[in-house]
Amino acid sequence: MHPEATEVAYTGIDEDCDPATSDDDCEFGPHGSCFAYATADESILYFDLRTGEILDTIVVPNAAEEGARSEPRDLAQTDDGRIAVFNGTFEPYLSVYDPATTEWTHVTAPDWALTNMVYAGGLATYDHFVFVVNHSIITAEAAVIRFDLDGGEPTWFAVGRTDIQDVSVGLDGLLYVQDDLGEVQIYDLETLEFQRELSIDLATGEAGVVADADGNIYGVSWSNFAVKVAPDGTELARLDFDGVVNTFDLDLRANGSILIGERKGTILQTDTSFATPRPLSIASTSVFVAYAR
Ligand SMILES: [Ca+2]
Ligand SMILES: [Ca+2]
Repeated sequence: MHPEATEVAYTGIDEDCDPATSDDDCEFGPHGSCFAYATADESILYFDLRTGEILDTIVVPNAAEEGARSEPRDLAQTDDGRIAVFNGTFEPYLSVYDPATTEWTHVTAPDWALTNMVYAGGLATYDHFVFVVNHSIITAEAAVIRFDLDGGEPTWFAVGRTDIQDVSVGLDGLLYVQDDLGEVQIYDLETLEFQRELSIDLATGEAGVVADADGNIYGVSWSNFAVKVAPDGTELARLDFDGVVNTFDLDLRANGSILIGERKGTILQTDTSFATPRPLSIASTSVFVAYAR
């Protein structure tokens, strides 16, 4: 446990929430949502958000050819319960784990590649689709790639941006794409048509973004702060983090809870009002985070 974990008052979590019996009165909602996933040390960690206890460790196989580095990066759970992982760097795969069968499937796309930075490798899920970022290493231009888990060729879009660091599905039903200049582009989830873009101050591009049902954007910066930005770009709030190294990934639940991952294995829990962050130490290396569904 992080030394501060028991000292910080945090009102966003119902400590008595029992996922086995929870209903809508439970702060973290039904269906085991007191739990979350993170990637660290070639594995997916499945942990209890109330205590930080690691309940399961799922080793992510190296899907790449022999010798190619395979480091699991961002992850997200699909609507049907599978876990999609951005698996690798220079030769990445979309690796999908089915907890029901404990089996993995791996797919990739020609010319898909990523810069070797610990914060890079954004991934998001929507229905049977998985979105991943592409950097301008092999291809001349960065892009987002949409994989269809039901089959078919991957779709490339958002082509021509600077290197894209994160992609997420907003609770407003739009797709958010954040590049390394702090620009956020918004796309239609179904048609992939560009909608609009805005600039948010994340200090560096090494960051992540999510959006709530009203289109407010929450960005987390490598420089250890988070911002809440209105749909018109107005900064509404800012939250500074102490005692962490570099924050870079985040996830948002419909109940307003926000989970943030950082470079030395600490998870920070806050919410859309930017309540005092509650730290949980679950690993010693960089963690991408995703709420369990
Ligand atoms: Ca992310
Ligand atoms: Ca994530």
